[in-house]
Amino acid sequence: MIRCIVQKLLSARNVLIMTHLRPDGDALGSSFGLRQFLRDNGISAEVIIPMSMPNRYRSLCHGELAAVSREEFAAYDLAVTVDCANSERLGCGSELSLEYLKSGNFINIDHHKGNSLDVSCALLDPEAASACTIVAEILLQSGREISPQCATFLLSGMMTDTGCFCFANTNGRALRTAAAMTDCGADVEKIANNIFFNKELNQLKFESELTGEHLKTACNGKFAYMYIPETLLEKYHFDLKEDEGLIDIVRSVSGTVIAMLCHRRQDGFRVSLRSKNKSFPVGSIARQFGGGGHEMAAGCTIEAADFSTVEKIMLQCMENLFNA
Ligand SMILES: [Mn+2]
Repeated sequence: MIRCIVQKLLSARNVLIMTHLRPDGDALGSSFGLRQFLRDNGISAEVIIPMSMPNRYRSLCHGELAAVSREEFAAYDLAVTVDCANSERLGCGSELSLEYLKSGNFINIDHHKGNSLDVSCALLDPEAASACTIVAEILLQSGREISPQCATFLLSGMMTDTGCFCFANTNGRALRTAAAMTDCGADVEKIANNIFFNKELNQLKFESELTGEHLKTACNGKFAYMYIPETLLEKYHFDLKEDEGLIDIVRSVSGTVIAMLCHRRQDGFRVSLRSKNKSFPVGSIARQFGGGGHEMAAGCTIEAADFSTVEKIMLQCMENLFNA
């Protein structure tokens, strides 16, 4: 399959790259890394970001495109989705993309369990720590040079999806592909300073009040959770697209096995879950509420009138999980 993908990529003239809504480091790293590789090889390529770029990625990733018209879609002879598990998560004018998916030349590269994008040319590998790992493996097999810029994008996604190689998905393969990207000239310092040590002071103050006032624990400290009230979002003008990493504050509490972050959305309450112990996976809990993700990192949306209802539901889930 890798050979087939390499061949499709290198024989394309104009490639459209798409990823999931609310793009994270892996979504952006794999999209922009692939774009860079194609451009380095004289192939024109564009990334569609379905919404504005989170601040922490602004200095690394340029060239966002809000939407693509029907005419523009027709100009691409190959489309690639990276890190995107299903059509609902595919941002960029889903209907047009789906139309393209049915008719066009499409490649689907992902590491989510249960990827449901029906594409004949797919490289789906839930064992891979990040989509960037899979993209790196494809590019390494192409025999073409991987530029330092391309390697920097791919390493940034590998680092964000593994929590800088701290999470349980970190394995030898994740580290080997990361090492290969470093050998290709990936700029680790640039990634660190742009993504990990680059927080607005206002965000730090927001996080401080959020943690001070809204972090709770239950189940003898094994479950830690935080609800982000809308009043606090308003007070600090905090945009939820900057929330990547907020849940790691909850995860970092000593003794915590499951961490949860929750905020209100139009369609209900968005719940993000992380597990620190493979014996207590959260993927099935998220799927139970129509959500998805990975076994150790998952999310769902729960319809409820208020957070205290969500809190009761999740506390019950945790009791069941820990007492199973
Ligand atoms: Mn990912």
